[in-house]
Order: sequence, then C-alpha cells, then structure tokens
Amino acid sequence: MKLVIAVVQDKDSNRLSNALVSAGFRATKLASTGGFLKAGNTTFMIGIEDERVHEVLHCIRSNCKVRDQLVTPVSPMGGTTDSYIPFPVEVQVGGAAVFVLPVERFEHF
Ligand code: 2BA
Repeated sequence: MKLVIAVVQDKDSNRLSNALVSAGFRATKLASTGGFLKAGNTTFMIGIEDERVHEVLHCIRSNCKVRDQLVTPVSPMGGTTDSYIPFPVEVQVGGAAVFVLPVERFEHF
C-alpha cells in the first residue's frame, strides 16, 4: 500500500475531490498553507493499493492546472536591503506537488 500526498491549489480541490470519489478512491482533504506564497492550498491524503497508484496520479494530473501567480517578495533575494524596492515576480504554481510514500501498516477499525 502507498500513501499519496498531493498539495493542490484551492481552485482545483473540489474538482479533484469529486473525481477521486467517482473513481472509487478514498481521500482526506486538509486545509494547508504554502510556505512560499503564504496562501491557502489543499493537501489530499489518499491511501491506495500499489497497483492503483498510477490511476490516482493520472486523476490528479488531469484535474489540477498550472497557473501563474504574482508574488511580492518581502525581502531582497540577495544583496543589501538599502535600495530594496519590492517588485512583484511571477511564479508558476501547480498543478500539484505529489509525494508517494510506502505504508508499513494500515488498519481500519
Ligand atoms: P508555496 O510554498 O506557497 O509555493 C508556491 C509556488 O511558489 C511554488 O509552486 C513555486 O512555483 C514557487 N516557489 C516556492 N518556493 C520557492 C522558492 N524558494 N523560490 C522561488 N519560487 C518558489 P509549486 O512548486 O507548484 O508548489 C505549490 C505548493 O506545493 C507550495 O506552495 C507548497 O505548499 C507545496 N510544495 C511544493 N513543493 C513542496 C515540497 N518539496 N515540500 C512540501 N510542500 C511543497
């Protein structure tokens, strides 16, 4: 068994949640916050048999979009702060950051 952990954008979370349930996957949604943008995102925990991991990854890939987001760094990325003028930079977010972990044991009481 594997545990798939997927960090997705809030905008994609409902669609992904519906797609997972309709495909018969069990999932838990957690509200989370990105360390870099400090904006809300959604973390899915999906426990799945090894042979179905690729189906879960396919489902995530087809329901999460890449988006560009503007972010203003709070401090300069290098050098001195004297002449620092905050400048918005565009970063690409998503579709999803996915981790696949081995599960040593799963019990469901
Ligand atoms: P955030 O940490 O808020 O990052 C949002 C986006 O900002 C990232 O998109 C990436 O494009 C950019 N970014 C993040 N850290 C950066 C840095 N040090 N320098 C320049 N740009 C940076 P994604 O890579 O798609 O990540 C989306 C969200 O997924 C992240 O939100 C974070 O919550 C999670 N995530 C991504 N990689 C992770 C990892 N290795 N471990 C844990 N969580 C991760």
